Amino acid sequence: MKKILVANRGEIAIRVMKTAKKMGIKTVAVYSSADRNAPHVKFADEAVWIGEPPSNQSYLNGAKIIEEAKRLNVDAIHPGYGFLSENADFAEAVAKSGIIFIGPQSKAIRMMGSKLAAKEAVKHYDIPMVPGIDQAISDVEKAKAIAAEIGFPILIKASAGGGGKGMRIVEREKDLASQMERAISEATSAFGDGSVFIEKYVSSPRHIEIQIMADSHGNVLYFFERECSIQRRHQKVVEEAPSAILSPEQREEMGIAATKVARSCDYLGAGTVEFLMDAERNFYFLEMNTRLQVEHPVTELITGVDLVELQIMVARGEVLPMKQEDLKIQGHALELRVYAEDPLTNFLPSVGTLHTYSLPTGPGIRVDNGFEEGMEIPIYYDPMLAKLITYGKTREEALQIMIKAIDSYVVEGVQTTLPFGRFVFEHEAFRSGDFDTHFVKNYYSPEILKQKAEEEAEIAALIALKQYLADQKILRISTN
Ligand code: MV4
Repeated sequence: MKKILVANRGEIAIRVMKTAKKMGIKTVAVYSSADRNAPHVKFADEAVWIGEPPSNQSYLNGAKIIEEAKRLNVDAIHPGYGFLSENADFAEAVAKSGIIFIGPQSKAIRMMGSKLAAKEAVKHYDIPMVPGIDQAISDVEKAKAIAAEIGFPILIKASAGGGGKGMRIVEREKDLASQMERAISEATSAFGDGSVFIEKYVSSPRHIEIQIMADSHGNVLYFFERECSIQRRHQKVVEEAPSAILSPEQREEMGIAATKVARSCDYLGAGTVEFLMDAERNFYFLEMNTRLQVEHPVTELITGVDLVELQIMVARGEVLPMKQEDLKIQGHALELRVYAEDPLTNFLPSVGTLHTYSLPTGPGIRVDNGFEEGMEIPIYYDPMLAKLITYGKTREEALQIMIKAIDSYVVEGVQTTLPFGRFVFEHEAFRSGDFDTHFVKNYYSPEILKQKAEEEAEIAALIALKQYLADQKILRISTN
Protein backbone atom coordinates (compact mmCIF):
# COMPACT_ATOMS: atom_id res chain seq x y z
CA MET A 1 0.00 0.00 0.00
CA LYS A 2 1.87 3.06 -1.29
CA LYS A 3 -0.85 5.68 -1.60
CA ILE A 4 -4.06 6.33 0.33
CA LEU A 5 -6.85 8.69 -0.65
CA VAL A 6 -8.77 10.11 2.29
CA ALA A 7 -12.39 10.63 1.25
CA ASN A 8 -13.12 13.21 3.92
CA ARG A 9 -12.25 16.69 5.20
CA GLY A 10 -11.40 18.55 8.40
CA GLU A 11 -9.75 17.06 11.45
CA ILE A 12 -10.38 13.41 10.58
CA ALA A 13 -8.76 13.73 7.15
CA ILE A 14 -5.65 15.16 8.83
CA ARG A 15 -5.78 12.54 11.59
CA VAL A 16 -5.75 9.69 9.04
CA MET A 17 -3.00 11.31 6.94
CA LYS A 18 -0.75 11.68 9.99
CA THR A 19 -0.68 7.94 10.50
CA ALA A 20 -0.27 7.25 6.77
CA LYS A 21 2.78 9.54 6.74
CA LYS A 22 4.18 7.84 9.82
CA MET A 23 3.87 4.52 7.96
CA GLY A 24 5.58 5.89 4.84
CA ILE A 25 2.38 5.92 2.78
CA LYS A 26 1.63 8.82 0.39
CA THR A 27 -1.62 10.70 0.91
CA VAL A 28 -4.22 12.19 -1.41
CA ALA A 29 -6.75 14.75 -0.18
CA VAL A 30 -10.05 15.46 -1.87
CA TYR A 31 -11.69 18.86 -1.62
CA SER A 32 -14.74 20.83 -2.68
CA SER A 33 -14.64 24.41 -3.91
CA ALA A 34 -15.34 25.55 -0.33
CA ASP A 35 -12.20 23.79 0.93
CA ARG A 36 -9.55 24.88 -1.60
CA ASN A 37 -7.33 26.33 1.12
CA ALA A 38 -8.35 24.03 3.94
CA PRO A 39 -5.64 22.55 6.20
CA HIS A 40 -6.38 18.97 5.13
CA VAL A 41 -5.58 19.95 1.53
CA LYS A 42 -2.26 21.52 2.48
CA PHE A 43 -1.37 18.56 4.69
CA ALA A 44 -1.68 15.96 1.91
CA ASP A 45 1.03 15.00 -0.60
CA GLU A 46 -1.47 15.48 -3.44
CA ALA A 47 -4.93 17.01 -3.57
CA VAL A 48 -7.76 16.70 -6.05
CA TRP A 49 -10.87 18.83 -6.54
CA ILE A 50 -14.05 16.74 -6.53
CA GLY A 51 -16.88 19.25 -6.91
CA GLU A 52 -19.01 22.09 -5.66
CA PRO A 53 -19.48 22.82 -1.94
CA PRO A 54 -22.73 20.93 -1.23
CA SER A 55 -21.77 17.46 0.07
CA ASN A 56 -23.88 15.62 -2.48
CA GLN A 57 -21.78 17.24 -5.21
CA SER A 58 -18.43 16.54 -3.54
CA TYR A 59 -17.73 14.50 -0.41
CA LEU A 60 -20.74 12.27 -1.07
CA ASN A 61 -19.97 11.78 -4.76
CA GLY A 62 -18.53 8.28 -4.56
CA ALA A 63 -18.27 7.78 -8.33
CA LYS A 64 -16.18 10.94 -8.75
CA ILE A 65 -13.93 10.04 -5.82
CA ILE A 66 -13.29 6.54 -7.19
CA GLU A 67 -12.61 7.96 -10.66
CA GLU A 68 -9.97 10.33 -9.26
CA ALA A 69 -8.51 7.57 -7.08
CA LYS A 70 -8.00 5.37 -10.14
CA ARG A 71 -6.50 8.22 -12.13
CA LEU A 72 -4.00 8.92 -9.34
CA ASN A 73 -3.10 5.24 -8.86
CA VAL A 74 -4.37 5.12 -5.33
CA ASP A 75 -4.08 1.75 -3.55
CA ALA A 76 -6.64 2.34 -0.82
CA ILE A 77 -9.40 4.71 0.28
CA HIS A 78 -10.00 5.68 3.89
CA PRO A 79 -13.52 7.09 4.35
CA GLY A 80 -13.10 8.68 7.81
CA TYR A 81 -16.46 9.08 9.58
CA GLY A 82 -19.70 10.53 8.24
CA PHE A 83 -20.02 11.11 4.46
CA LEU A 84 -19.45 7.77 2.66
CA SER A 85 -18.02 5.86 5.61
CA GLU A 86 -21.08 3.66 6.20
CA ASN A 87 -22.31 3.54 2.64
CA ALA A 88 -22.26 -0.14 1.66
CA ASP A 89 -22.67 0.64 -2.05
CA PHE A 90 -19.59 2.87 -1.94
CA ALA A 91 -17.50 0.23 -0.12
CA GLU A 92 -18.59 -2.28 -2.76
CA ALA A 93 -17.82 0.05 -5.68
CA VAL A 94 -14.36 0.79 -4.25
CA ALA A 95 -13.57 -2.93 -3.96
CA LYS A 96 -14.93 -3.60 -7.48
CA SER A 97 -12.62 -0.94 -8.90
CA GLY A 98 -9.62 -2.82 -7.50
CA ILE A 99 -8.96 -0.38 -4.66
CA ILE A 100 -8.82 -1.43 -1.00
CA PHE A 101 -11.60 0.03 1.13
CA ILE A 102 -10.13 0.69 4.59
CA GLY A 103 -13.09 -0.62 6.52
CA PRO A 104 -15.35 -3.65 6.72
CA GLN A 105 -16.78 -5.51 3.75
CA SER A 106 -19.94 -4.05 2.25
CA LYS A 107 -21.93 -7.03 3.53
CA ALA A 108 -21.13 -6.19 7.16
CA ILE A 109 -21.90 -2.49 6.63
CA ARG A 110 -25.25 -3.37 5.09
CA MET A 111 -26.17 -5.86 7.80
CA MET A 112 -25.32 -3.54 10.71
CA GLY A 113 -26.97 -0.60 8.93
CA SER A 114 -30.28 -2.37 9.43
CA LYS A 115 -31.21 -2.66 13.11
CA LEU A 116 -33.43 -5.65 12.38
CA ALA A 117 -30.80 -7.46 10.31
CA ALA A 118 -28.30 -6.77 13.11
CA LYS A 119 -30.64 -8.30 15.71
CA GLU A 120 -31.10 -11.29 13.45
CA ALA A 121 -27.34 -11.71 13.01
CA VAL A 122 -26.50 -11.65 16.72
CA LYS A 123 -29.46 -13.80 17.76
CA HIS A 124 -27.44 -16.97 18.24
CA TYR A 125 -24.50 -15.35 20.00
CA ASP A 126 -25.97 -14.93 23.47
CA ILE A 127 -25.82 -11.12 23.50
CA PRO A 128 -28.10 -9.30 25.98
CA MET A 129 -30.81 -7.35 24.14
CA VAL A 130 -33.49 -4.94 25.32
CA PRO A 131 -36.82 -6.81 25.70
CA GLY A 132 -38.76 -6.39 22.47
CA ILE A 133 -39.25 -7.84 19.03
CA ASP A 134 -36.80 -8.56 16.24
CA GLN A 135 -39.29 -8.36 13.36
CA ALA A 136 -40.79 -5.41 11.54
CA ILE A 137 -44.32 -4.75 12.71
CA SER A 138 -47.18 -2.88 11.07
CA ASP A 139 -50.24 -4.48 12.64
CA VAL A 140 -51.43 -2.25 15.52
CA GLU A 141 -53.29 -5.05 17.30
CA LYS A 142 -50.16 -7.21 17.31
CA ALA A 143 -48.17 -4.22 18.55
CA LYS A 144 -50.62 -3.74 21.40
CA ALA A 145 -50.25 -7.36 22.42
CA ILE A 146 -46.46 -7.09 22.42
CA ALA A 147 -46.52 -3.80 24.33
CA ALA A 148 -48.76 -5.37 26.96
CA GLU A 149 -46.26 -8.18 27.31
CA ILE A 150 -43.13 -6.03 27.71
CA GLY A 151 -44.91 -3.20 29.55
CA PHE A 152 -45.11 0.54 28.89
CA PRO A 153 -43.31 2.78 28.19
CA ILE A 154 -42.16 1.29 24.91
CA LEU A 155 -40.01 2.71 22.14
CA ILE A 156 -40.83 2.43 18.44
CA LYS A 157 -37.67 2.41 16.35
CA ALA A 158 -37.05 2.50 12.62
CA SER A 159 -34.96 -0.41 11.38
CA ALA A 160 -33.06 1.85 9.00
CA GLY A 161 -32.68 4.64 11.55
CA GLY A 162 -29.66 5.52 13.59
CA GLY A 163 -28.57 8.25 15.92
CA GLY A 164 -32.09 8.51 17.27
CA LYS A 165 -33.80 9.24 13.96
CA GLY A 166 -37.28 7.78 13.69
CA MET A 167 -37.69 6.91 17.38
CA ARG A 168 -40.92 7.38 19.31
CA ILE A 169 -41.65 6.82 22.97
CA VAL A 170 -45.15 5.52 23.74
CA GLU A 171 -46.31 5.88 27.34
CA ARG A 172 -49.82 4.41 27.08
CA GLU A 173 -51.73 2.02 24.89
CA LYS A 174 -54.12 4.68 23.63
CA ASP A 175 -51.21 6.49 21.90
CA LEU A 176 -49.80 3.41 20.24
CA ALA A 177 -51.79 3.38 17.00
CA SER A 178 -51.16 7.04 16.13
CA GLN A 179 -47.47 6.93 17.12
CA MET A 180 -46.93 3.78 15.08
CA GLU A 181 -48.54 5.32 12.06
CA ARG A 182 -46.30 8.36 12.39
CA ALA A 183 -43.16 6.29 12.93
CA ILE A 184 -43.85 4.23 9.82
CA SER A 185 -44.54 7.24 7.61
CA GLU A 186 -41.51 9.08 9.01
CA ALA A 187 -39.24 6.09 8.40
CA THR A 188 -40.62 5.66 4.89
CA SER A 189 -39.93 9.25 3.90
CA ALA A 190 -36.57 9.53 5.71
CA PHE A 191 -35.02 6.16 4.84
CA GLY A 192 -37.18 4.71 2.08
CA ASP A 193 -37.85 1.81 4.43
CA GLY A 194 -40.90 1.88 6.69
CA SER A 195 -39.91 -1.10 8.84
CA VAL A 196 -40.31 -0.35 12.53
CA PHE A 197 -39.99 -2.51 15.62
CA ILE A 198 -40.71 -2.22 19.32
CA GLU A 199 -38.48 -2.29 22.38
CA LYS A 200 -38.97 -1.70 26.08
CA TYR A 201 -38.01 1.93 26.71
CA VAL A 202 -35.00 2.18 29.01
CA SER A 203 -35.77 5.50 30.66
CA SER A 204 -32.45 6.72 32.08
CA PRO A 205 -29.73 4.87 30.25
CA ARG A 206 -26.04 5.44 29.91
CA HIS A 207 -24.49 5.05 26.50
CA ILE A 208 -21.42 2.86 26.71
CA GLU A 209 -19.70 1.61 23.59
CA ILE A 210 -16.90 -0.87 22.98
CA GLN A 211 -14.14 -0.36 20.44
CA ILE A 212 -13.31 -3.51 18.54
CA MET A 213 -10.81 -4.37 15.83
CA ALA A 214 -10.87 -7.46 13.60
CA ASP A 215 -8.30 -8.83 11.17
CA SER A 216 -8.88 -11.17 8.24
CA HIS A 217 -7.39 -14.14 10.13
CA GLY A 218 -10.18 -14.61 12.63
CA ASN A 219 -8.79 -12.40 15.40
CA VAL A 220 -11.15 -9.94 17.08
CA LEU A 221 -9.95 -7.74 19.95
CA TYR A 222 -11.76 -5.29 22.17
CA PHE A 223 -10.14 -2.02 23.21
CA PHE A 224 -12.43 -1.40 26.17
CA GLU A 225 -15.23 1.12 26.50
CA ARG A 226 -16.03 4.74 25.92
CA GLU A 227 -18.70 6.48 27.94
CA CYS A 228 -20.71 8.76 25.65
CA SER A 229 -23.78 9.62 27.71
CA ILE A 230 -23.19 13.38 27.60
CA GLN A 231 -24.98 14.33 24.41
CA ARG A 232 -27.64 16.70 23.18
CA ARG A 233 -30.16 15.64 20.60
CA HIS A 234 -28.12 12.53 19.78
CA GLN A 235 -25.06 14.68 19.17
CA LYS A 236 -22.26 13.61 21.50
CA VAL A 237 -20.43 16.48 23.21
CA VAL A 238 -18.20 14.86 25.79
CA GLU A 239 -16.73 11.36 25.79
CA GLU A 240 -14.38 9.55 28.10
CA ALA A 241 -12.49 6.33 28.54
CA PRO A 242 -12.69 4.32 30.62
CA SER A 243 -16.22 4.73 32.00
CA ALA A 244 -16.27 5.94 35.60
CA ILE A 245 -18.66 3.15 36.62
CA LEU A 246 -17.74 -0.17 34.97
CA SER A 247 -16.29 -2.96 37.08
CA PRO A 248 -13.44 -5.01 35.57
CA GLU A 249 -15.80 -8.01 35.36
CA GLN A 250 -18.47 -6.09 33.50
CA ARG A 251 -15.85 -4.53 31.24
CA GLU A 252 -14.70 -7.99 30.21
CA GLU A 253 -18.27 -9.22 29.79
CA MET A 254 -19.16 -6.30 27.52
CA GLY A 255 -15.89 -6.62 25.64
CA ILE A 256 -16.52 -10.27 24.89
CA ALA A 257 -20.13 -9.52 23.87
CA ALA A 258 -18.81 -6.85 21.46
CA THR A 259 -16.36 -9.26 19.84
CA LYS A 260 -19.24 -11.70 19.31
CA VAL A 261 -21.26 -9.00 17.55
CA ALA A 262 -18.25 -8.45 15.28
CA ARG A 263 -17.96 -12.19 14.57
CA SER A 264 -21.67 -12.40 13.78
CA CYS A 265 -21.13 -10.28 10.66
CA ASP A 266 -17.60 -11.41 9.68
CA TYR A 267 -16.29 -8.02 10.61
CA LEU A 268 -13.02 -6.54 9.37
CA GLY A 269 -11.29 -3.44 10.70
CA ALA A 270 -12.31 -0.93 13.37
CA GLY A 271 -15.86 -0.98 14.67
CA THR A 272 -17.87 0.15 17.66
CA VAL A 273 -20.55 -1.83 19.44
CA GLU A 274 -23.04 0.39 21.27
CA PHE A 275 -24.71 -0.67 24.47
CA LEU A 276 -27.34 0.88 26.69
CA MET A 277 -26.88 0.49 30.42
CA ASP A 278 -29.89 0.87 32.69
CA ALA A 279 -29.95 2.23 36.25
CA GLU A 280 -29.40 -1.30 37.62
CA ARG A 281 -26.35 -1.57 35.37
CA ASN A 282 -27.77 -4.22 33.08
CA PHE A 283 -26.38 -3.75 29.60
CA TYR A 284 -28.07 -4.32 26.24
CA PHE A 285 -26.75 -4.41 22.69
CA LEU A 286 -28.07 -1.48 20.69
CA GLU A 287 -26.29 -1.28 17.35
CA MET A 288 -22.89 -1.50 15.70
CA ASN A 289 -21.18 1.40 13.97
CA THR A 290 -19.03 0.17 11.13
CA ARG A 291 -16.56 3.04 11.01
CA LEU A 292 -13.77 4.75 12.92
CA GLN A 293 -15.64 7.01 15.34
CA VAL A 294 -15.14 10.67 16.15
CA GLU A 295 -14.28 9.77 19.75
CA HIS A 296 -11.63 7.13 18.94
CA PRO A 297 -8.77 9.22 20.44
CA VAL A 298 -9.80 8.58 24.05
CA THR A 299 -9.36 4.86 23.37
CA GLU A 300 -5.97 5.48 21.78
CA LEU A 301 -4.78 7.42 24.82
CA ILE A 302 -5.75 4.79 27.40
CA THR A 303 -4.51 1.80 25.37
CA GLY A 304 -1.48 3.32 23.66
CA VAL A 305 -2.49 2.02 20.23
CA ASP A 306 -2.90 3.91 16.96
CA LEU A 307 -6.28 2.71 15.71
CA VAL A 308 -5.74 4.10 12.21
CA GLU A 309 -2.46 2.20 11.97
CA LEU A 310 -4.28 -1.00 12.93
CA GLN A 311 -7.00 -0.24 10.36
CA ILE A 312 -4.37 0.07 7.66
CA MET A 313 -2.55 -3.08 8.77
CA VAL A 314 -5.65 -5.26 8.73
CA ALA A 315 -6.75 -3.72 5.42
CA ARG A 316 -3.42 -4.91 4.00
CA GLY A 317 -4.28 -8.40 5.21
CA GLU A 318 -1.88 -8.45 8.15
CA VAL A 319 -2.48 -10.15 11.48
CA LEU A 320 -3.30 -7.91 14.45
CA PRO A 321 0.05 -7.34 16.19
CA MET A 322 -1.23 -7.92 19.75
CA LYS A 323 -3.33 -10.31 21.80
CA GLN A 324 -6.22 -9.45 24.09
CA GLU A 325 -4.09 -10.07 27.19
CA ASP A 326 -1.54 -7.51 25.96
CA LEU A 327 -4.17 -4.78 26.16
CA LYS A 328 -4.39 -2.86 29.43
CA ILE A 329 -6.08 0.38 30.40
CA GLN A 330 -3.63 3.01 31.53
CA GLY A 331 -4.86 6.33 32.84
CA HIS A 332 -7.95 8.25 31.87
CA ALA A 333 -8.88 10.31 28.80
CA LEU A 334 -11.56 12.93 28.19
CA GLU A 335 -12.75 14.46 24.94
CA LEU A 336 -14.69 17.64 24.26
CA ARG A 337 -16.04 18.27 20.77
CA VAL A 338 -15.42 21.91 19.93
CA TYR A 339 -18.24 23.01 17.65
CA ALA A 340 -18.75 26.44 16.09
CA GLU A 341 -22.13 26.58 17.79
CA ASP A 342 -23.48 29.07 20.28
CA PRO A 343 -24.42 27.43 23.60
CA LEU A 344 -26.38 30.57 24.50
CA THR A 345 -28.73 30.35 21.51
CA ASN A 346 -29.71 26.70 21.65
CA PHE A 347 -26.51 25.65 19.86
CA LEU A 348 -27.25 27.44 16.61
CA PRO A 349 -24.34 27.15 14.18
CA SER A 350 -22.14 30.19 14.66
CA VAL A 351 -20.96 31.19 11.20
CA GLY A 352 -18.06 33.48 10.56
CA THR A 353 -14.30 33.81 10.39
CA LEU A 354 -11.78 32.55 12.92
CA HIS A 355 -10.13 35.91 13.63
CA THR A 356 -8.14 34.41 16.47
CA TYR A 357 -7.59 30.68 16.73
CA SER A 358 -5.00 29.49 19.19
CA LEU A 359 -4.84 25.91 20.44
CA PRO A 360 -3.83 24.80 23.92
CA THR A 361 -0.61 22.78 24.20
CA GLY A 362 1.20 20.95 26.97
CA PRO A 363 1.55 17.60 28.67
CA GLY A 364 -1.63 15.51 28.55
CA ILE A 365 -3.23 17.65 25.82
CA ARG A 366 -4.07 16.41 22.31
CA VAL A 367 -6.02 18.51 19.86
CA ASP A 368 -7.30 16.87 16.69
CA ASN A 369 -7.98 19.98 14.69
CA GLY A 370 -9.06 20.83 11.16
CA PHE A 371 -9.02 24.63 11.17
CA GLU A 372 -6.62 27.57 11.34
CA GLU A 373 -6.66 31.27 12.12
CA GLY A 374 -8.15 33.45 9.40
CA MET A 375 -10.32 30.68 7.97
CA GLU A 376 -13.98 31.10 7.31
CA ILE A 377 -16.13 28.20 8.52
CA PRO A 378 -17.97 26.69 5.56
CA ILE A 379 -21.73 26.51 6.11
CA TYR A 380 -22.05 23.32 4.09
CA TYR A 381 -20.61 20.84 6.56
CA ASP A 382 -20.65 19.74 10.17
CA PRO A 383 -19.50 22.70 12.31
CA MET A 384 -17.05 20.70 14.43
CA LEU A 385 -13.76 22.63 14.57
CA ALA A 386 -11.70 20.25 16.63
CA LYS A 387 -11.62 17.72 19.41
CA LEU A 388 -9.92 18.69 22.62
CA ILE A 389 -8.61 15.55 24.29
CA THR A 390 -6.82 15.33 27.61
CA TYR A 391 -5.07 12.49 29.35
CA GLY A 392 -4.10 11.99 32.98
CA LYS A 393 -3.02 9.17 35.25
CA THR A 394 -6.40 9.54 36.95
CA ARG A 395 -9.81 10.92 35.96
CA GLU A 396 -9.24 13.83 38.31
CA GLU A 397 -5.95 14.71 36.64
CA ALA A 398 -7.49 14.48 33.15
CA LEU A 399 -10.27 16.81 34.36
CA GLN A 400 -7.83 19.39 35.74
CA ILE A 401 -5.83 19.38 32.52
CA MET A 402 -9.08 19.69 30.54
CA ILE A 403 -10.27 22.78 32.40
CA LYS A 404 -6.92 24.51 31.98
CA ALA A 405 -6.86 23.55 28.29
CA ILE A 406 -10.35 24.96 27.74
CA ASP A 407 -9.25 28.22 29.33
CA SER A 408 -6.20 28.53 27.11
CA TYR A 409 -8.05 27.62 23.88
CA VAL A 410 -8.64 31.03 22.28
CA VAL A 411 -11.28 31.46 19.60
CA GLU A 412 -12.44 34.87 18.40
CA GLY A 413 -14.88 35.48 15.57
CA VAL A 414 -17.32 32.67 16.28
CA GLN A 415 -19.02 31.22 19.33
CA THR A 416 -18.01 27.68 20.36
CA THR A 417 -19.04 24.90 22.71
CA LEU A 418 -15.89 25.47 24.83
CA PRO A 419 -17.78 27.27 27.66
CA PHE A 420 -20.42 24.58 27.56
CA GLY A 421 -17.68 21.96 27.95
CA ARG A 422 -16.34 23.80 30.98
CA PHE A 423 -19.83 23.70 32.46
CA VAL A 424 -19.99 19.92 31.99
CA PHE A 425 -16.53 19.20 33.39
CA GLU A 426 -17.15 21.38 36.45
CA HIS A 427 -20.57 19.89 37.16
CA GLU A 428 -20.94 17.78 40.27
CA ALA A 429 -22.92 15.09 38.43
CA PHE A 430 -20.17 14.70 35.87
CA ARG A 431 -17.41 14.81 38.47
CA SER A 432 -19.07 12.14 40.59
CA GLY A 433 -19.75 9.92 37.56
CA ASP A 434 -23.44 9.83 38.42
CA PHE A 435 -25.09 10.88 35.16
CA ASP A 436 -27.05 9.45 32.22
CA THR A 437 -28.10 10.45 28.69
CA HIS A 438 -30.39 13.14 30.15
CA PHE A 439 -27.51 15.14 31.64
CA VAL A 440 -27.80 18.13 29.30
CA LYS A 441 -31.59 18.28 29.49
CA ASN A 442 -31.53 17.89 33.28
CA TYR A 443 -28.79 20.34 34.19
CA TYR A 444 -28.02 22.77 31.38
CA SER A 445 -29.62 26.09 30.64
CA PRO A 446 -28.05 29.05 28.82
CA GLU A 447 -28.75 31.20 31.91
CA ILE A 448 -26.19 29.22 33.89
CA LEU A 449 -23.47 30.03 31.34
CA LYS A 450 -24.57 33.67 31.15
CA GLN A 451 -24.49 33.99 34.91
CA LYS A 452 -21.06 32.40 35.01
CA ALA A 453 -19.76 34.76 32.33
CA GLU A 454 -21.10 37.72 34.30
CA GLU A 455 -19.53 36.54 37.54
CA GLU A 456 -16.21 36.08 35.79
CA ALA A 457 -16.45 39.53 34.20
CA GLU A 458 -17.16 40.98 37.65
CA ILE A 459 -14.14 39.24 39.17
CA ALA A 460 -11.98 40.42 36.28
CA ALA A 461 -13.22 43.98 36.82
CA LEU A 462 -12.43 43.80 40.54
CA ILE A 463 -8.92 42.51 39.86
CA ALA A 464 -8.39 45.29 37.31
CA LEU A 465 -9.64 47.89 39.79
CA LYS A 466 -7.37 46.57 42.54
CA GLN A 467 -4.40 46.69 40.21
CA TYR A 468 -5.34 50.22 39.12
CA LEU A 469 -5.45 51.42 42.71
CA ALA A 470 -2.14 49.75 43.48
CA ASP A 471 -0.58 51.38 40.44
CA GLN A 472 -1.92 54.77 41.53
CA LYS A 473 -0.19 54.40 44.88
CA ILE A 474 3.12 53.54 43.26
CA LEU A 475 2.75 56.43 40.87
CA ARG A 476 2.08 58.85 43.73
CA ILE A 477 5.05 57.61 45.68
CA SER A 478 7.39 57.84 42.72
CA THR A 479 6.27 61.28 41.58
CA ASN A 480 6.38 62.79 45.06
C1 MV4 B 1 -33.02 3.37 23.28
C2 MV4 B 1 -33.23 4.19 24.42
C3 MV4 B 1 -34.01 3.68 25.42
N1 MV4 B 1 -34.57 2.46 25.31
N2 MV4 B 1 -33.57 2.14 23.24
C4 MV4 B 1 -30.74 6.66 20.71
C5 MV4 B 1 -29.95 6.52 19.47
C6 MV4 B 1 -29.94 5.10 19.12
N3 MV4 B 1 -28.57 4.67 18.98
C7 MV4 B 1 -30.66 4.40 20.18
N4 MV4 B 1 -31.04 5.36 21.16
C8 MV4 B 1 -31.73 5.02 22.26
N5 MV4 B 1 -32.28 3.79 22.26
C9 MV4 B 1 -34.33 1.72 24.22
N6 MV4 B 1 -34.90 0.52 24.14
C10 MV4 B 1 -32.64 5.44 24.46
C11 MV4 B 1 -31.90 5.87 23.38
C12 MV4 B 1 -31.35 7.19 23.52
C13 MV4 B 1 -29.99 7.41 23.60
C14 MV4 B 1 -29.06 6.37 23.51
C15 MV4 B 1 -27.72 6.61 23.59
C16 MV4 B 1 -27.26 7.91 23.78
C17 MV4 B 1 -28.13 8.94 23.85
C18 MV4 B 1 -29.50 8.71 23.77
C19 MV4 B 1 -30.38 9.78 23.85
C20 MV4 B 1 -31.72 9.56 23.76
C21 MV4 B 1 -32.20 8.26 23.58
